[in-house]
Amino acid sequence: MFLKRYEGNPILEPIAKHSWESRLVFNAAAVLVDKQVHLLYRAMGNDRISRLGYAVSADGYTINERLPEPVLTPSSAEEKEGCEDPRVTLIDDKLYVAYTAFGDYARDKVFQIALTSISTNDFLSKKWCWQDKSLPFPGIRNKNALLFPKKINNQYVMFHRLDPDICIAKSSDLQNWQGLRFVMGPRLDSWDSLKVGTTGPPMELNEGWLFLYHGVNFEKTYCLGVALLNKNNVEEVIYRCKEPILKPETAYERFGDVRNVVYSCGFVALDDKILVYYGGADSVLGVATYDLAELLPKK
Ligand code: BMA
Repeated sequence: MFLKRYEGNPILEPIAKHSWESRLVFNAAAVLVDKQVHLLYRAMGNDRISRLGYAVSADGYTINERLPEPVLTPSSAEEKEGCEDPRVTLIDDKLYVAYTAFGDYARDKVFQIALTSISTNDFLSKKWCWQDKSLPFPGIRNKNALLFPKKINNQYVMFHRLDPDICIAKSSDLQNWQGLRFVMGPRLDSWDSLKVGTTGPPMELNEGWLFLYHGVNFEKTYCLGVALLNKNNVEEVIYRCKEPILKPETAYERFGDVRNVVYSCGFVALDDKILVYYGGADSVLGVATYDLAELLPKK
């Protein structure tokens, strides 16, 4: 069972005359608001600092608009070397963005989770007023954070990656995070044997939460997989695929800034399909699809 690549891939590539995105354009968050797919993508220019760009698509494949300037840029010492790999979650009337803040790595050896938010109105009118920037686990090396799209048992739920595992944390105010626990780890002799991490926010279905994740093996090949989480107890993985649902095969996934990488920060459901946005070889952005019914395990 494999995702089907869009034949028009890549859908986003670097733009040479924009210095901030002249070299690499990849790992994009995706969120469906107002019947449009909004993408917040990671971009790099010659300074190799990651900034986030914005593009929007009505059908999920064709880009209708792409902004010439970045919409989220480093603003503190903790993200001096970049804002990477955003995951966006819509909760009520706000969009929450979790990303990796890359600090002064040579000095502090720290990359960590950062959280911010923006009102849906500001987002849709392209007023980039990011609010409440915070560091949920200050000074702890951590990546791949995402928020679930609703509170569970009255608490916000975050998945994140404490190398090599996907872990959970919970909060009542989005400031203080507790209940850190292991959720899912690497499997021996498998495509996800070295480490695992999130993609975009899980999607609630009758059967449970659909959770797409990435796995890395000892050859450092990044693939995507699918799991299903218990609806009321998201720490419980009730299904996990044996084989990856997408692995690097095309030239734009095999060759680039980092070889053999398919890496996703978001997916959306459009009509009866899941559209998975993913970076190819840390260089371009593609999209691949699957029928929702096919992604789930057969009973
Ligand atoms: C991860 C992140 C991603 C990247 C991946 C593969 O650690 O840095 O942004 O796509 O490695 O290089």
